[in-house]
Amino acid sequence: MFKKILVANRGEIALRIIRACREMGIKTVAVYSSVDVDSLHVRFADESVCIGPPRNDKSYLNILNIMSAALVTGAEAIHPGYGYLAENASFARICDDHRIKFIGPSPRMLRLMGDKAKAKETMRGLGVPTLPGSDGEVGTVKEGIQIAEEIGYPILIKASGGGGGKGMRIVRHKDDFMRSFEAVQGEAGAAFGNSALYLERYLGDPRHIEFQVLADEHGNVIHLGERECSIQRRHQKLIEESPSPVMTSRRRRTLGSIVTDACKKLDYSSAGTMEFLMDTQGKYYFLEMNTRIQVEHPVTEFVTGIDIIKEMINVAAGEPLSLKQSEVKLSGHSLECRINAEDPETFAPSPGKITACNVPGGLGVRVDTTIYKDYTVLPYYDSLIAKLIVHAPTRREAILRMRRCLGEFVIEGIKTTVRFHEGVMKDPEFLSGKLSTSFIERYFSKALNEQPDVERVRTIHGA
Ligand code: MV4
Repeated sequence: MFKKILVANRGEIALRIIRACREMGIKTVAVYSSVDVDSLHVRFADESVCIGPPRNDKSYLNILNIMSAALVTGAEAIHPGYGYLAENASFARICDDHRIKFIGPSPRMLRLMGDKAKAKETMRGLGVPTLPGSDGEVGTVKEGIQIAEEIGYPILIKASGGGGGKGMRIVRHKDDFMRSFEAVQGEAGAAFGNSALYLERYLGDPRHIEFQVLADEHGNVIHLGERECSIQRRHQKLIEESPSPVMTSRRRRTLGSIVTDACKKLDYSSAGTMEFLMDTQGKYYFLEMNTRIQVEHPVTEFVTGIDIIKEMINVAAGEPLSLKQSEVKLSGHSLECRINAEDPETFAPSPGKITACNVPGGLGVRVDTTIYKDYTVLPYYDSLIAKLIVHAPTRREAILRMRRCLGEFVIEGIKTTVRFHEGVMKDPEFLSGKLSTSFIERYFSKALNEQPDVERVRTIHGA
C-alpha cells in the first residue's frame, strides 16, 4: 500500500480524500494556491506545498508544479479528485513516466472516454444501448444531412471533445443543419481544440440516470447501483439521489450487468460512472462515461456503505476490490443538495466572508464541506461550498430529513442556495418523484405565479 499520497485538488473533495487516507494510515500532501493557505485541506493534510498564485491555470492545473510537489515530498501516488486534472490523459501519462501512480483509470481509458464519439461507438459495440446517430464522427455537412434524414429530426449535434453539455446544439429542420453544424464545429475547435462532431437523435425532456462502477486491475468489475441527477441547471447538477425513484431492481440488474460487462471487456479500472438518458417510455441510452470520482458519490456511499475513495486507492495499489457484486446491498434512500455560494434565485456567484456558520448533523446526515466561521469564499473557484447528504429508510423520510437539515444550516455573510433547496423539498413534483431535465425551468416558472413566502428569521450568535 502507498505510504504517501498527494491530493491534487482543493475544497471538500481534497478533504474527503485526506480523510480516507488518514483512516488507511496513509500520509497526505496537500497542494494549494497562495490564497488557499488557510483552507482546511491544507490544515488537515500531513504536509502541504504551495503550487502557485490563485488562478487555476497557474496552480491547480499547473502540472509542472504539482509533479515537483509530488517528487520533493516523496508521494507515491496522486489522487486528482474531480475537475482539474482528473480526466487529463497527458497528466496521467506524466505520472506514469515519473513512477507516480495516478489514482484513476489508465491514460488510454481517459483518452478513449474523453472522445465522446469514440466512447459511444465503443460502448455500442459492447452491447450498451445508445441513441440512433452517426456511427462515430461526421466528416461533412452533406454526410451529416444524410444521416439526420435517416435518424429523423430533431437531432442533436454534439462535439466529440465536449461532454457534460458543452458543445451541443439541437437541429429541428433540415434548413438549419448547415448553420448549426458549422457553428458547433467552430465553437468546438476553439473550446476543445477538436472540431470533430457526431449526431444523435434528440430526446426531449429525458431523465438523467447514471451507474457507479468500480473496477480493479485483476478484471473484477462491480456496480453500486444508480443515481438520479435530473435536477440540473445549465448542466450543473443541483440535487442528486440514489436509488432513482423510477428504477426497478429488475432493470437495475439488467443494466448493471450491461455496464459491468462493458467495463470488463474494456479492461477498465478504478471508479467510473456511465451516464444514461431515460426516455418517457423507460428506455435507457448511454451518453458518456465519466472516468473520475464524481461530486455526487456520497449518495452511493450512503446506500451501499462502501467507501468509494478507499476502493479507488486500494485498486490503484494493485489490491482486488474488497467485495463481489453479490455482496453489494442497497439499503434505504439518499439525497444530496449541493450548497453553492450563489444567489438562490439567479444563481449569480456570491463570494465573501462567512460571518456565522452552523452545520446540521444527527442520524443519517453527512456534510462534506470546508467552510467555517470567518472563512472567505474566494471568487477564483467553483461556488460549491458544501454538500448536504442525508440517508433514511425511504425517499419520503429522506426528504423530511433533508428539510430538517436545511432548516438547521446557517451560513451568514454570503448568499447560498439553501433557500432554493428548501423550496424544492416542498415541491409537489419533486415529492412525487416526477423528475426530468426540465424540472428547474418548470419550478421557476411556477414560482413566478406564487406569492413569496414571509422571510423566516434565522440568526445565530457566536456560532
Ligand atoms: C442529450 C439530450 C437529449 N438527447 N442527448 C447534456 C449533458 C450531456 N452529458 C448530454 N446532455 C444531453 N444530451 C440527446 N441525444 C439532452 C441532454 C441534456 C441533459 C442531459 C442530462 C441532464 C440534463 C440535461 C439538460 C439538457 C440537455
